Amino acid sequence: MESVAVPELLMTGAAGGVGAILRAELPRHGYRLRLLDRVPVPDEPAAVTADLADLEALTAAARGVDGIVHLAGIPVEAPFPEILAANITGSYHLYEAARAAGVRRVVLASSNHAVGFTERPPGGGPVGVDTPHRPDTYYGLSKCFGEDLASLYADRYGVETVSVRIGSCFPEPSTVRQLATWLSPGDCGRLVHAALTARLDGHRHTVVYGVSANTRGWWDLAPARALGYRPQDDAEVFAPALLAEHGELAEDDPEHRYLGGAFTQARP
Ligand code: 15L
Repeated sequence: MESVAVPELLMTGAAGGVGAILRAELPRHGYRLRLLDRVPVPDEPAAVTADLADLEALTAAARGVDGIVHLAGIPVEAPFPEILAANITGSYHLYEAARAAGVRRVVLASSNHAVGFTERPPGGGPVGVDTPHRPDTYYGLSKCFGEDLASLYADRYGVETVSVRIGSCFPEPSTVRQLATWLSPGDCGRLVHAALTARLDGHRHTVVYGVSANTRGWWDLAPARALGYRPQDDAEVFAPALLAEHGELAEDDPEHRYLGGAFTQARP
């Protein structure tokens, strides 16, 4: 697959959990990072402190970069007005900034919670990226919006996006569900690199799942592999310890039954 070099990236939400992981991983793939968050980024005095409400600051931060990794926003369920401001209006501002600054590509942190009410198919999967949106929360709803916003900006303005429906991106899996949904730090870096460099033919917005090569995974990784993603980790190495502590999930446990797990039960 042809690749295009992307030397400098703007990363929003750089102070968050996935931000911390990608601050460590992306330089290994040859990127320079311009960091942005609404709070100071630890040990990064050059990071821009700006809120997603500030379109002018976002546009200034996006000028001259080759790509944007958009992680900023509320990462869990919250009251709708908060989701509206941070995740919905905030993403709109991000895309307006990308368009105004002429940025070629965005890697959008979507989430499995855009399709969280999808039930595990009989036989165990895999679930494709073309499964209909079934958000499990206002948070998931904002990720559906983000994916559609990306589609609009691809068609209307040519701003390319790979929307990554991230599973559980943490240093290690900490629940039995995460034996299926874990995205390891190394695989996260590999996937974002693939998403930044793959050629997008046809519609310049595409959706992939972001998980490692987990033995228990049940989401289709073929679209991510088609971008060049080659996962190297499998959460199964953590299974003996997690299962000894928690046991296997019951069939009717939301953590087993639904793609979004316990988020299907969350109330703001
Ligand atoms: C997400 O989208 C959340 O941001 C993260 O905190 C995890 O809960 C993850 O999904 C998950 O489904 O495990």
